[in-house]
Amino acid sequence: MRSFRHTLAALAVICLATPVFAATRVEVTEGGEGGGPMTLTLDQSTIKAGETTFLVHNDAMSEEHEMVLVKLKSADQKIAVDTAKGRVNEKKLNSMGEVSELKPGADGGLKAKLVPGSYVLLCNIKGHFQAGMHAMLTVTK
Ligand SMILES: [Cu+2]
Repeated sequence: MRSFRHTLAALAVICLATPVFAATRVEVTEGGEGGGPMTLTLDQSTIKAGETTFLVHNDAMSEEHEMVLVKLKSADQKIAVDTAKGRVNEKKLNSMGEVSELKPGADGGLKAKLVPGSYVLLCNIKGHFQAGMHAMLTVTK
């Protein structure tokens, strides 16, 4: 009986130590003010497939930013910018959701179930994609 309890205790410890169903967490930092260079960076550029939580922080002083998650057909898919509008046409892309209009200093989150492939995260506020706000994410098996 005593060894049985020990076995149960040991199993409980193993279960707590290996959260099999825990979502992957990707931290996204956005920055840049109007008229200047802008950035969208990820704390990791390759992750495993599955439930993923994106935690997005707008580090800008005065500028609103957003984050759109797009699944690409291939790693080298070109993303066309409508230069008159200063934005990419999201309707032509496979958008998987977004964190819209984050105020300066604000945080937002997005959950998505990702399959292996190539993704891009971008800010589609006018002029921001062209100012540098995009980052690739590779999802592996
Ligand atoms: Cu932006």
